[in-house]
Amino acid sequence: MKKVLVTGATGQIGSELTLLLRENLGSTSVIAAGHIKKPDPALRESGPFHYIDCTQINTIAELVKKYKVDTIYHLASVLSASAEKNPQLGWQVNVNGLYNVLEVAREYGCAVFTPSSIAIFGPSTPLQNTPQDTVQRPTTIYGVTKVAGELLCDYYFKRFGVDTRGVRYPGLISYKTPPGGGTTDYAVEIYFEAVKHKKYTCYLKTETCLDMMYMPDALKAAIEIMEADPGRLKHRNAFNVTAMSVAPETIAAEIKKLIPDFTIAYQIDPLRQAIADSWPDSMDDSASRQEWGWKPKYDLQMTTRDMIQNISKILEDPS
Ligand code: AKB
Repeated sequence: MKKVLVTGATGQIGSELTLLLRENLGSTSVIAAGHIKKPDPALRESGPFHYIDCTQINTIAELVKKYKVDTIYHLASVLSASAEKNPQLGWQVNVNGLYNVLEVAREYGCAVFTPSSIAIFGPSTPLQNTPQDTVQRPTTIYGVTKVAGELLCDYYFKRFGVDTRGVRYPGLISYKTPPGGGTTDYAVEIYFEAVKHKKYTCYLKTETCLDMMYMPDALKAAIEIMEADPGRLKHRNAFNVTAMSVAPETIAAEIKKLIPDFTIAYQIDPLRQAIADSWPDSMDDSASRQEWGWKPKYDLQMTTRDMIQNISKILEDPS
């Protein structure tokens, strides 16, 4: 029987991935681990939950030993805008935390999924249709930690045979758990504000194009890459994946089709705008499509419809 550990289980991806894995593998097969944030009842009541600190290796090793874990989805991470405000913490969690997970995986024979990000690219990368293999000179500490993470995962695979895999996530759109401290967070906030107040003030410029993906596709990517035939994976830890390339004005126009009196205004945050400007406008994810059959389901129209429906339901019945 598979035994999976999810770190960062109370976060935007973790809170949903844990529940999906529990549905697929059985509730006791998936151990959720968070750091500070309290788990919501669905997460807490559907299987084991523990507090750990990934910067303390023993807290990870104890869980892996106790539950005989064979696969770790290591999602604990400090996102781009937060890491820029506290670079030391960003390095500590994103690099040292990952190093600890890889060391435990090496010792106990676990496979590891680690998300990388569009943030591994920088201003000297071709920003349109960004190739799979290209210049990686990020100018944010988050990007630096994610490049280090990709290389560390490659190294642990080559040197120690740890089955490490990962994708470069774009901005993720979801309604269940809010993201925190990312540059792409506007693409979640805009939907909540549209449903609640029919208006949104955006911190990125109207035409700032970035890759995005709806959460069901992000979960599908994490599960599918871990199930992929290893013989076909040439880019193990660093697959470009995307579902759409959109700007605030594109999302706003799509929302207006369903909420006609929605309006958007702009008040630019220089920190997050500079980060967004250094990231690709659109990525080429053909390597993922070829090597493990990646195909997203949700485009912007489907995402917008689903987000608005679900947020309306939550606001009607917050329980
Ligand atoms: C962020 O904005 O920091 C993240 C990411 C693109 O990795 N959502």
